[in-house]
Amino acid sequence: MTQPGSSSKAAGSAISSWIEQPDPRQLLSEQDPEIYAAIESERHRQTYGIELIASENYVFPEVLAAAGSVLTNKYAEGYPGRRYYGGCQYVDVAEKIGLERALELFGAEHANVQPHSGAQANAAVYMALLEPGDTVLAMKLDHGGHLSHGFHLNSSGHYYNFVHYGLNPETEQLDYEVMRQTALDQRPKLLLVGASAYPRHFDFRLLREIADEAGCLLMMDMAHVAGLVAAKLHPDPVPYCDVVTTTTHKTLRGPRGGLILCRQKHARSIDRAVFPGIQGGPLMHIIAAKAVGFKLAQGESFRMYQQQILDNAQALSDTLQAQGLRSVSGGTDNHLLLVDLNPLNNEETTGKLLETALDNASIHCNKNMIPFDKRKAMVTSGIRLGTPAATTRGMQQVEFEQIGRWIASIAHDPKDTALQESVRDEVLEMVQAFPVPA
Ligand code: DSN
Repeated sequence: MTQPGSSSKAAGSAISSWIEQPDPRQLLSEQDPEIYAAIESERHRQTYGIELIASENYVFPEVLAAAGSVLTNKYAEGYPGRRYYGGCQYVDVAEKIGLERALELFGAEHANVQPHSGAQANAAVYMALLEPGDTVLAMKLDHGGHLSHGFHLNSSGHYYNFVHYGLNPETEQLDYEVMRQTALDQRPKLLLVGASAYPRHFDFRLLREIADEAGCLLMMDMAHVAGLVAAKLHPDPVPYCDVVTTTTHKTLRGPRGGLILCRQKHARSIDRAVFPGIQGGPLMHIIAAKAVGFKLAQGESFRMYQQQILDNAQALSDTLQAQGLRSVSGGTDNHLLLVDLNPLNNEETTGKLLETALDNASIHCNKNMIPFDKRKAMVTSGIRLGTPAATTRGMQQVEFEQIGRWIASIAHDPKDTALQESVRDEVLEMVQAFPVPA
């Protein structure tokens, strides 16, 4: 291919035809109108609704640009300086910068930025640190844990012997004494903490003590709270844990992907488990986008953004409780809350029904089991709400108080479709003042 910068006439015309290519979005709309329409409809949904799914966010526009870049064209199996392909000099730059920034942001000894997702990151850690059949102690899925923490249909549950701890029925929070006893009884090789639907902090000092007493490794899956950790607004797991995994797209606002941080002594086995253990070619465009995200997560404006996420979660929880709903565990320390629908005195209001009713009002969340839920996972007695995405748009407490009142009014009467329509109109009016970053 002609190199930009060549003085030949042919090079000049190659460059100008490259420059004159139509806008890729326009090309897509012409060449594949069905997919283009799906993307544009999703853009519309994300713009004209309120996103409260706790694991979602709007990426930084700079992250989106890197994720949509030509780095997607490149194969780079291996690691920087040790690839199985030629032409890796520029993707090496991107991966090395990503690694340096991950270490700087989280203060870890070693990082791996190649996992395609949080579940892949976890699978790689298990492969690196465990033998099939080894015991792992982790949080119950129906108390807020994650599929990749030993669910029987997930590879984690298939290959390893997961045993689970739950929450205290009175406090609906972790019971460290029960966890200690279970760890001493079960003698796991790994104690795993972290959750998808747990609104409280973790006591990492105590967890380290338990792991040491039981003679096991300690791992934190901080996917949900990574942005808060980066901003130092959540207890930091890195000094206490042997391994920390995360996704990069939730509170952190990077691209969809995974990251592993670990102590130096596990570096080689973790890297080998990611590649060639469970993955082939790394997604270099996503790795570059992760690097961009790590850069943008440093500094005061990101810290202020994370603080606003917390303030908004408090405002939402307080408003809902004032309107007759209940936050599991009595409130939240982080970006999410689990709302118990049982106090509504309305047998009909399940998580499933409310999720649909709120969707009709352009307020998006997910049904979620609450601890000790009597309903099944596809029905549930709760919903999970998170503030990161709407906070990214600039919404503050006053907006979240309004959102809380809308949610409560619909929860009290989830079959009132006229109410859903009128809330939808009000939502539409509110969101116009809070553009989606693009
Ligand atoms: N499924 C994600 C969540 O919604 O929390 C976690 O991977």
